[in-house]
Amino acid sequence: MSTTELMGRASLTAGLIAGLILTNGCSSNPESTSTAAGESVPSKPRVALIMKSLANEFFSVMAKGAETHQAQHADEYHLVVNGIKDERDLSRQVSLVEEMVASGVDAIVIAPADSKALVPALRRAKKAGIAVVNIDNQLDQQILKDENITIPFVGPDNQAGAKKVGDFLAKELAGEDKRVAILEGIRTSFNAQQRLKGFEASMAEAGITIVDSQSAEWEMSKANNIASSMLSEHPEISAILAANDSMALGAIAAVKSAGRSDEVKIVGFDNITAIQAAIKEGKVLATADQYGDQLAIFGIEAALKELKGEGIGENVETPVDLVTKETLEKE
Ligand code: ALL
Repeated sequence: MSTTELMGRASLTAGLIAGLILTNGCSSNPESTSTAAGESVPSKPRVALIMKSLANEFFSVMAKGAETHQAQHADEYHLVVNGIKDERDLSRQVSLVEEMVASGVDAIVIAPADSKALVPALRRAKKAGIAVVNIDNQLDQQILKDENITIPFVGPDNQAGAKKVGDFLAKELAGEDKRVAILEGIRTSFNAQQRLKGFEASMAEAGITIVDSQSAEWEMSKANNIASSMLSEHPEISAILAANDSMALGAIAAVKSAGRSDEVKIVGFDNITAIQAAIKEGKVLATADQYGDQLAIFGIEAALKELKGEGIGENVETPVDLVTKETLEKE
């Protein structure tokens, strides 16, 4: 399958799923129920999952994981699933938090699109008595501390994950005077900063020079443009390290149009299906699996505990593993 077909298929599937989620997301649930004798029984809590770009398969997989969990625990809670269309649409994510607060949900489980910008809205949610759990991208710990807010975090060590991917690439590049470029995520996101640190550490240890590092804001088409100009400005680069798989897909297309598919190695982060296919075809060297389908579930479980009065949970570090052709063939 060609790269364009691959990219098309990835965004089409993600788009279809996103559409379904957006329509289902507005489902409303009864606040309380009554028995035949007219006694009111305690209603099930409503948990809102607020994610980032639903055009990214990472989040559609996350939503599916949460919906499966809810179906298996339908007697315990209701789930409302939300996401934004554009990775950079911070104000839409802030509005979603506000809408969820206004609709009276009991808990919010959020993957914030920005580590600082979402804090005020989440502070208001907490003040309204809503249990808040932060998943995937960690909120700015200093701001939370300064404002005396406790929000548990459920997610991986992104620096360690990126280091695993970077080290694998470094081994493949060993022996020569190599130069590489980095495609970063949104710079105000803590996980983007951590992944950059992980990549930088691997390259520094291996004595590999980073000639360029720019943010493509997690997006495929932006990554395609930036990678194309990186390749023409620095024709000597032998690898591109992308901080997520959407950007790695953009890099694949850029390398292809530069006619350098056989020479430039690409790595990513997320393990989405289009990248698994690209790894098997040798277009991408490695990625990291951060088990997106499990992240929201851990967050929901932490929120339910808090609602049962079992206290605000501790941070939970979730796994992140290297994925290569070899690991995929073993599956
Ligand atoms: C991060 C995730 C993913 C994803 C990115 C795009 O928070 O961890 O790696 O690709 O968001 O929104």
